[in-house]
Amino acid sequence: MALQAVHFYQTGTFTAGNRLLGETERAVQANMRRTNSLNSGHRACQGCGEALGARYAIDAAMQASKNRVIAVNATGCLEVFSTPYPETSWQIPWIHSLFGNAAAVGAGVAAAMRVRGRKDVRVIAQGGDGGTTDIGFGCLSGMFERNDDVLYICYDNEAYMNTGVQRSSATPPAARTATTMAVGAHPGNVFGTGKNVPLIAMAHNIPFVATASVANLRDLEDKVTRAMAIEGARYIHIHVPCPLGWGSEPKHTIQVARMAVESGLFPLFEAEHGEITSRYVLRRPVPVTEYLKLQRRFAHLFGKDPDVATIAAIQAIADRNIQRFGLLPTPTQTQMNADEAQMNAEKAKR
Ligand SMILES: Cc1ncc(C[n+]2csc(CCOP(=O)(O)OP(=O)(O)O)c2C)c(N)n1
Ligand code: SF4
Repeated sequence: MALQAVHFYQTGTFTAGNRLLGETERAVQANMRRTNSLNSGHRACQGCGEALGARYAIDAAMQASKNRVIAVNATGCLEVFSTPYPETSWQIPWIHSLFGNAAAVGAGVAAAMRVRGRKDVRVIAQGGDGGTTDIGFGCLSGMFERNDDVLYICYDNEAYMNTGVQRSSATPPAARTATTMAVGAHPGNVFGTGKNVPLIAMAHNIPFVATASVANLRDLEDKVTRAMAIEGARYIHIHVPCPLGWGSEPKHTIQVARMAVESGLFPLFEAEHGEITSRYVLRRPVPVTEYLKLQRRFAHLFGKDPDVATIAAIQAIADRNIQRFGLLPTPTQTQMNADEAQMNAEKAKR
């Protein structure tokens, strides 16, 4: 299937869809034969980005593997809201590991499948950012280093949500959490050195690393589909807003995710064997305030006396990402965009 960019056919809205695409090119979720691997009836909050991301990721993985997926789930919101014993929303073989060892359990399942000669069965390990970037980090690095045949998916909602919004090593600077209160001279989370797990995964030279976002579900499905076709250790890091922890409106989940991407704070890219092979180019980067203002975890930066220095420091992080990952269009791309806009304007006049 040829890759086709998502069309924003309603300018000024955040709606994107399939109706401009042919039947065979539509998203997995638009297909009546989707497996609904994470079925309805679970207990995620309204507007939960993690539920949305997992639903799209696992259905795409199922389609890519002819429904031969075993998933291992670290402790966290995704596990808790989907599987309150003795019920489950999962329609696939699914194992709950410990909080910190999903990657190791996934590696074990993959080894068992290899011994049984079941090449057709594909293994996914998944968890939140706490389970991935903090407590599960050693197991994950081991899985990468051994090149175990596992796709690891991190659903990054930037804190330990399941236990009441505690800071993780993926929590952004200045964000208010239960453990980084909005008080004192520097309210919210510290401006640390950061821990970029996609880049750390790339440093292991594994076959495939990608970042994705619920802002662009077609791109997310595509990355999962490609990862499923590759053997060895693979890593996808998905940005998933959490209305409860971020203090955003459930109806704004996609908009919040999109502002993270469009500001450069969450760059979308892909890498093979340690080299970046593609990135999502920003047509016109939006200021980080468009992202921050939608979330109460950053409310202390605004109000009567905005904290311009902190906002500028966050803008500098976005600007650095834009430089570092090459997110601005090249002159050729800019010309192509201008040509496309002119063509559309001419079409509209006819
Ligand atoms: C060894 C261990 N320590 C602490 C916990 C308690 N615990 C369960 S889930 C969780 C937070 C999960 O956070 P994250 O991985 O970011 O996933 P999220 O809930 O945000 O999706 C914690 C601290 C645990 N289950 N096991
Ligand atoms: S707390 Fe956040 S991640 Fe957990 S179910 Fe609610 S919205 Fe989803």
